Amino acid sequence: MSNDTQRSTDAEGSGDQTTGSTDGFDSLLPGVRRRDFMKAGAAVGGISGLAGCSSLLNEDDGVEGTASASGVDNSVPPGEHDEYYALLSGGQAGDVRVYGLPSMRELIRIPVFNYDASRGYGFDDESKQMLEDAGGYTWGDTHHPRISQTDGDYDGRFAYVNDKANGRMARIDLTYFETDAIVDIPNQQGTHGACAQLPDTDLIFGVGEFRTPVPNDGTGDLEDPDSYGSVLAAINPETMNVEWEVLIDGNMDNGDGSKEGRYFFTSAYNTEEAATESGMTRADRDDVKAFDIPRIEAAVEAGNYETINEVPVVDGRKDSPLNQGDEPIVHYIPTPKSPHGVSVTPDNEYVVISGKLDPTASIIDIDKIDEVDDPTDAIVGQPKLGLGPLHTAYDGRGHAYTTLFIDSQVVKWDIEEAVNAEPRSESPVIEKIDVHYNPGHLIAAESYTEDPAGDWLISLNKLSKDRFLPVGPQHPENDQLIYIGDDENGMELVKDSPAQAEPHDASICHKSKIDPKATYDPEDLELSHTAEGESSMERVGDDRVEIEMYSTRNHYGFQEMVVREGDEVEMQVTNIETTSDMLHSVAIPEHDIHMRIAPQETRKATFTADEPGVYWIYCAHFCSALHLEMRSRLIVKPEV
Ligand code: CUK
Ligand code: CUA
Repeated sequence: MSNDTQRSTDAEGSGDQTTGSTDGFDSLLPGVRRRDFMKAGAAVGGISGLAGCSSLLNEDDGVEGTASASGVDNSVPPGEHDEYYALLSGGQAGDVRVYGLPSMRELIRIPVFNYDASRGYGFDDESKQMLEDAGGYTWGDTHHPRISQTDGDYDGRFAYVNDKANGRMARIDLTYFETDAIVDIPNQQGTHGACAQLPDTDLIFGVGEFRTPVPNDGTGDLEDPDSYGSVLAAINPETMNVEWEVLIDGNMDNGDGSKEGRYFFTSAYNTEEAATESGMTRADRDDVKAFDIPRIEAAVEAGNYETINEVPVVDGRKDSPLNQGDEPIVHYIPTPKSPHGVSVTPDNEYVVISGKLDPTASIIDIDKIDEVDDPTDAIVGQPKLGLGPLHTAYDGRGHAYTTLFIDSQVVKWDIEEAVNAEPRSESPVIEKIDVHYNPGHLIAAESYTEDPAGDWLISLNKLSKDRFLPVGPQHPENDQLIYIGDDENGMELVKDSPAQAEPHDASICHKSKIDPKATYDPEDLELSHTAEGESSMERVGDDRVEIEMYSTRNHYGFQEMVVREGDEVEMQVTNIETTSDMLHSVAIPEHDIHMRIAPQETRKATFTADEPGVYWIYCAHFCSALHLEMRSRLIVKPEV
């Protein structure tokens, strides 16, 4: 156990934290751990969410319908499917990973802001153009993947994810598990929080973390951080256009929306508006912002904005005329200290703000926000949870689960008890479990919906240290699976799962709510379909050749293609296979082209044939016994 090591290596401790090393330890006493907070039938509900995972039940415990802690098993037999999809952000990898839950098997990666030849992403004209139009960067930093909802439940249509590195938001089409749109958000650097306006995903919010001059075009005062600002961006989920932005005082960190669509909440760590670490941590409280979306939209409607980089920017700073009087567009609610995670409870009663540099979480009563004169009167609970509380998830049975970064633990606590208890009381704490090590986010199954499943939870741990075979100084992260479906026996750590850096957050969705297509529907594609026998190759100008061909087992429409040095070649290829999983690819050596084409899909790549010679176009995807023979010659004749 290396909690001590953790403490000594952690730089975030201050005040309460460094002195509170025994914080919460009494809650680990058996008497406390056995406290029965289970609501009637809760454990049974947790189990029924695991249909098909019969091995979960310990047949020998003699208690029918009750999970035995020792019997919890996440294994999924060979050939069987998992119960849930988990979409995890890839952090600096710029992608989104898809796990099956509870097995924690990684099923596929969805490239988003990165280039990925194994998906042909960034190597054909369309995806290359999309990445180019979104700024032309070759990487991104994904943090918060959120699945679209209808009526407060996952509808399985899209997932949205931010790019903290370059101020962007992307959309993933869950019909094909592919990125289909990226917007480069004007006036925003460090897009961090990402979340939808619920319950029907009417807007996607990008939360601007880094303060910069607005606009950040070299005009104005570049030196003085006081003149900087950050904005919340509201994005249309269909067009991916930025509809409006709100300029605020201070900065923002994470975000979450109220379930009925009225508010969007953001945390913050730099109310000081400083440019150094010591400056950013001076204040004991930072302002949580509650954006009143209908009021902001009314302000936009009334023309109360300034257009900056073609986006209407509404002034939501404290001294803005729109924030005076009884109907402010942004409420500023100070909470301790550099708060990080923001999570609205499934019943929409509260938003829980994790203290990060304070051992508490602050519970804000959503109905009170617009009623109280002193904004801090909307804070109705402040349980003391432990050191470094970062993020909170829910089981739908009245419990919250919060990661404790410094303590390397997940703490389970009772929400109503926290509202009733005195501030900074530890009595709402039910149980703590060690995780390995230093968890950032945690996510429970369907926790972001109005009806969490309450069975599985993943703790996304930043450090793995000694947990896996050593692979050099760069360690994998550790995504740990915890069973939370048994309130009587408590949380149980079930699996360590190494992950390439760096998952931040995840959305976990029941498999019944996502319905991916097994082959492409040509109607969904803009490129025309080339059938067998219809391949064509045409010179359309002095130095331009257009090729359309098909691919199938085990050949391409053309066995050879002859072009001239300097020709621009546009090559469009349809995979005419109708059998699911029968992919082909088009790899062109020394031209940096790799199209990977699913059944009934068409892709196109344009390149310049500038080096005379012979190039063996080949299928890089092992498709059949004659895969190696699936080749075609590109012959580039020298200019004469
Ligand atoms: S953040 Cu990474 S651990 Cu970007 Cu939601 Cu908290
Ligand atoms: Cu087609 Cu290999």
